[in-house]
Amino acid sequence: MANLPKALADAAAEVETVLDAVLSVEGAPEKLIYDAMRYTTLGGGKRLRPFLVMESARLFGVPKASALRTGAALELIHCYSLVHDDLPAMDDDDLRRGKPTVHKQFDEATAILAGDGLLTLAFEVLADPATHPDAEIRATLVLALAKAAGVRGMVGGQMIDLDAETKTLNLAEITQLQQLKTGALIGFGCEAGAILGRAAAAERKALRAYADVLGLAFQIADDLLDVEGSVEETGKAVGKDANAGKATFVSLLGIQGARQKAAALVDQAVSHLSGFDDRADLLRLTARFVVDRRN
Ligand code: GRG
Repeated sequence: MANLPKALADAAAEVETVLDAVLSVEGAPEKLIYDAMRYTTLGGGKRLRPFLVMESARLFGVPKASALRTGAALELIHCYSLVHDDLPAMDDDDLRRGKPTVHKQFDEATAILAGDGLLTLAFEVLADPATHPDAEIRATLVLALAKAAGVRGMVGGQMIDLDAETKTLNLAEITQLQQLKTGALIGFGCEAGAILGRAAAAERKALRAYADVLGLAFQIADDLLDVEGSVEETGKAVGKDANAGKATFVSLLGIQGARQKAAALVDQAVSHLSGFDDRADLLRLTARFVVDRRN
């Protein structure tokens, strides 16, 4: 029987080792930027995105080192997005992963640079032959991650989100926003294993379909946690969406409606994995985990 909490913890520890290695520097005059990048990246977070890379890669027998480096690159992008999202010009948050945000611990300029450093380091890690010996695979990964993180993905979603502060979005618009802002990186996480493993187009498509539904379920859970969770559980401020009068899945569907929608999405996500054998069991359990999580 697959044990998701143990698998998540084991994967997080392995990813941590890779992140630690790529963020190591000795005696450099720019050491402060490494301190800020290490502060925000190491020792926190669920590492869900790297876990998705590792589990999708396992379906195709990809060597673990390749999956780990690809997962680490994705986590670097995720960490950069959190640092920049927390800045005063964006969400203006003081707490992240249970500790002061980077601009609080260091200063704003260092936080901006730390985000830039994490973003670019992610592509350095991916493009390194240590990630995969085949340059074409590396280029495919770089292209897919650039799309997921950039204006066609997360950055585009963040722009719609910032712009929405002056409008009220409907359910279709919120869904589109979240598919870009949160869903795009989750999508890369699931597709990366298929890219690394040279999977058939149908298998890559099935993983993408799983990821699209998983990303929405994850976001609904995030909206529910903003209403029902606590600072102690989530390690970040809660109640922010309601205070800002922002339309979310919860404000549009209600708490019960949002829970029902999330439960239906879990079933849908699992159904997209029907073509895979028991090696996909942890991905099946992950669908349930993203909606039941308390942080
Ligand atoms: C600044 C370009 C740019 C983008 C920011 C990701 C993001 C876009 C903003 C973060 C705000 C937020 C709370 C989004 C909801 C979904 C989300 C990314 C939650 C945090 O991810 P988790 O729960 O965090 O995986 P951990 O700490 O476990 O890694």
